[in-house]
Amino acid sequence: MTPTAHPATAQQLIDKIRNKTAQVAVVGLGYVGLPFAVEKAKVGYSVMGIEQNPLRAERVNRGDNYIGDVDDAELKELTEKGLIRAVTNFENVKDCDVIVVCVPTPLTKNLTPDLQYVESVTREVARHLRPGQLISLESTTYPGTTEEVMLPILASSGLKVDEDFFLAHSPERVDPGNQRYTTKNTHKVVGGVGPTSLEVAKEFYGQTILNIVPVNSAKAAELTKVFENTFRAVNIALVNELCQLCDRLDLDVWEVLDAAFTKPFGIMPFYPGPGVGGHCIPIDPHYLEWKAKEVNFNTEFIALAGRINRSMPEFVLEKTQRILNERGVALSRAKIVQFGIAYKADLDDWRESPAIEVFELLRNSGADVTVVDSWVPEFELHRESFTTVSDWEAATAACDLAIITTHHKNVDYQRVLEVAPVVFDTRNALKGLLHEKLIRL
Ligand code: SAJ
Repeated sequence: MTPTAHPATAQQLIDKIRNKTAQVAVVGLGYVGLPFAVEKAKVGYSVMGIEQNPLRAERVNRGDNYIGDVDDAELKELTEKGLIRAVTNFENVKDCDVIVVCVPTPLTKNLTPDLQYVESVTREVARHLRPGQLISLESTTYPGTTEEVMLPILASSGLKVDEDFFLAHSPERVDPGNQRYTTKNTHKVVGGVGPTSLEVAKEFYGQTILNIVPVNSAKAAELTKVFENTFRAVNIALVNELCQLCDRLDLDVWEVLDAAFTKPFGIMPFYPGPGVGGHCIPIDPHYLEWKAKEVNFNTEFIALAGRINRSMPEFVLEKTQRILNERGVALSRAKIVQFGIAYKADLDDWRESPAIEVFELLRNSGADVTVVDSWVPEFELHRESFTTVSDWEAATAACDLAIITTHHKNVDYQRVLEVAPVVFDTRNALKGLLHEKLIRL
């Protein structure tokens, strides 16, 4: 099939993408940006990371990896070959043909979108914008951000979108710590602000990602991703609600769920826990909730799921108090050893971690809490720094209760059960075991 002729500016960019002479900028070298930069450099693109944190930029330039999903040796080699370099400003962004934006999209305190990073990056890019550039936003956000927030800023340069420059949204789909699905083999949704932008973006992403899923607009691409995370938040909330009901019915929610998930069709596994952490699931659905209000629509499931998931730390506190009471120990004077502070197993990220909320609730109730987490040597709570311990046997033997809030694989939970007077397992780390000292969420 003869390739469709594109306007000259687009064709020149497509040719550069195809022969890998296109210069790529990745703005934000975090858990999304750095793996992406490595994938592009590995196939021969010259990649410039623009990272506001000078310590991170310096580490990248030394080939010193700080992202679990990136291979240390690969980064070192690509840095030494000069295929990846990091800067902290936008001075040379005009030399780049493709600019991929992977900056955080957090929430404000009242659960509304905080686009300050997207906006400030877009203003910097607009200052240096020239014909022949593709800008692609990967950050998870509400439908309309690319067209309604980024485009006006970029258009203020006087250049025309889909003619002079090209604009797309291609949401990141990174599952931190997932060894099976990586940047390269995870289907990538791509939506353009205009048909030519879509074509250019498809060419770019198609060079390193096996499966591209084009959609008809940037908005559709944005909504696709927010739906994916809403799907998870709602299903996690469903099993968290079931967990609280099973507690009242004196039924084992883990047994019920394991039985339900034997159904070979029409269901998929989700499990209760002490709450929902990370920078995606507790946050992204509220971007959609906020946007829906603009068209006078209430996304009931998102609001309900948020309430239920956010209620889990309190439920864990209340059940901890019950367990201690049954043993004649007041929570206010209890010695507790808490296993796991990261937001999910086998990674070092403690942002938005529900385990930290549980830690705070226990401490505020007067308990003396020792945290065990070899993935997280220290963490912060309200700007106070706390260190975790790794040698936990003595403290566990002397405590009133051990609680498991993140089930890292590198802990011998059988040993915890032997040593502790009672174990409250909120992650089913001791799956399938029945013991009078073992209580599950
Ligand atoms: N959690 C539960 N029960 C579950 C699943 C998760 O309590 O059944 C908790 C986890 O412990 C964690 C939180 O929810 O605290 C989020 O876990 P997660 O694995 O769903 O979320 P992330 O932020 O690590 O990664 C997710 C991706 N996860 C998967 O698809 C498995 C995906 O939704 C996104 O690509 C990614 O967020 C993102 O960056 O948006």
